[in-house]
Amino acid sequence: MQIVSSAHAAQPRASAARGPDRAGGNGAEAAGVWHAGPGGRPATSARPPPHGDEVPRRLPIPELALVVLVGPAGAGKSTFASRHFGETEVVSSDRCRALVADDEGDQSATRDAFDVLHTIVERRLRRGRLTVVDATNVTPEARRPLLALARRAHVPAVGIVFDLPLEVCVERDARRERRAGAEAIERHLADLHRSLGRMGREGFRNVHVFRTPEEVDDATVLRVPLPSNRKSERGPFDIVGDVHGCWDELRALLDGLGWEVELRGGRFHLHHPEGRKLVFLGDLVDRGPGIVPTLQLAMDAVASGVALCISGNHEAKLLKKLQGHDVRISGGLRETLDQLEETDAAFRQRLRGFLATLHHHYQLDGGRLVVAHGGLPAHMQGRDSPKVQSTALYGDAPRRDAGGKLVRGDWTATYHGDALVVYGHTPVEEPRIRNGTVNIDTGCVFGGRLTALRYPEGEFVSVPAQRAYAVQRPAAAPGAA
Ligand SMILES: [Mn+2]
Repeated sequence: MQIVSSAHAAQPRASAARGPDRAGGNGAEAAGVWHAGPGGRPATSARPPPHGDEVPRRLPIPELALVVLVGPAGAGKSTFASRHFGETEVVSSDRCRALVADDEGDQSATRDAFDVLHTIVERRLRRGRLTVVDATNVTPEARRPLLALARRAHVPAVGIVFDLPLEVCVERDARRERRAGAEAIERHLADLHRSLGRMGREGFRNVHVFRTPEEVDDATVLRVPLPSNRKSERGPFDIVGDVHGCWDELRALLDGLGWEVELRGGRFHLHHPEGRKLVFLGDLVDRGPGIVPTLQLAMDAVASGVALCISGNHEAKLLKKLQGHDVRISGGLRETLDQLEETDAAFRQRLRGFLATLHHHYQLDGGRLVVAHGGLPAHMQGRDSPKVQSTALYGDAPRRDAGGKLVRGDWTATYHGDALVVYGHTPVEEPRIRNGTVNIDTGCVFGGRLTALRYPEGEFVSVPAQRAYAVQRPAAAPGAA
């Protein structure tokens, strides 16, 4: 998630871009908007110079996020915040100073004010409310506690930087009742420029940078759902457990579920007469003999909209391998790589694209259903952080017990969420139902069965494995399934 402001300090500073001549190529820099792409690579979307009549720029902001405004006094942060966000969504350091000291300008109250600010941010994020922090936030030290709060609440942090010309900020500040003063503003800008280029590495998901007042005025905020929010998908669903390349069993299971499957023009066409939707719980690949057709069916079904698929830990590892990273060839990855040898470059390229789009969990049916390969406790559902990803892919992280031994935590034992969580990853002999969670990985590749859960009916449909294609490792190794 690296965001690079290329040689920012060396760029010519735009002069205060006001007045009638601003359409005449005044050298104002286009705002830089950097998004971390799916693979963590920053994508740069340049924008035409901010004059003329181009469409107002839209800042995509996740519907649940911590938005950190960054910029000197006088940059227009509070105005921007009140224009684009709800009154209670914005937590302002000035306001918090007033709350504890009856004076927005009382600098002696700064520590208490930030205690209050951090508490409000923490509570709001825990409750799943988008929160905007309106403070200068120009140093990494100021941003660090905010990023920690976002991380702890498992929500993305987005930076909106007001890197406006000094003259603009000073002039605006001078018109205000309570002034910060030119010296303070200069210091704020110097602090900002020292760290702006490294903000991506601090842990921000996106950083949007305004360079002129016009860019600020033109911008609109577009609230976008988190990728896990597929609540509008209502089903009915056929949720399929870990396939691991058990192609024959997958075909038999789809038959048993009433799916019509046709191979036409090199593509699988799936149709269910009752208008059902397939959900693959991940771990399509590795170990089994029919990995390529399994992948092809899943990719075709997802592309045509009749299926959803989330990532398993085996997909995540395969993606790393296909991206050229050094991964250990274990857990059946050898079978996948061997079988992919028989495919052409176009297939492997399509596969890479497919794997890169797989998300770690979905909320479905208005939030009543959650699918995650390794399961997901309630406080992580509908959230998005590295910890949510690893938990969704691998299940609860192992912890040390009283004797110092690594034991895998059983999140289902204390699950109390409203959503039904359907997961796989850990083979069980029979579908395992516990506290609103269902594990439907019945270990087909190890000679068990391939199981689907019909939702909302709550029926299991399964087919036996034709044989054991792999030997199950002892359960002692956490995350190995
Ligand atoms: Mn797994």
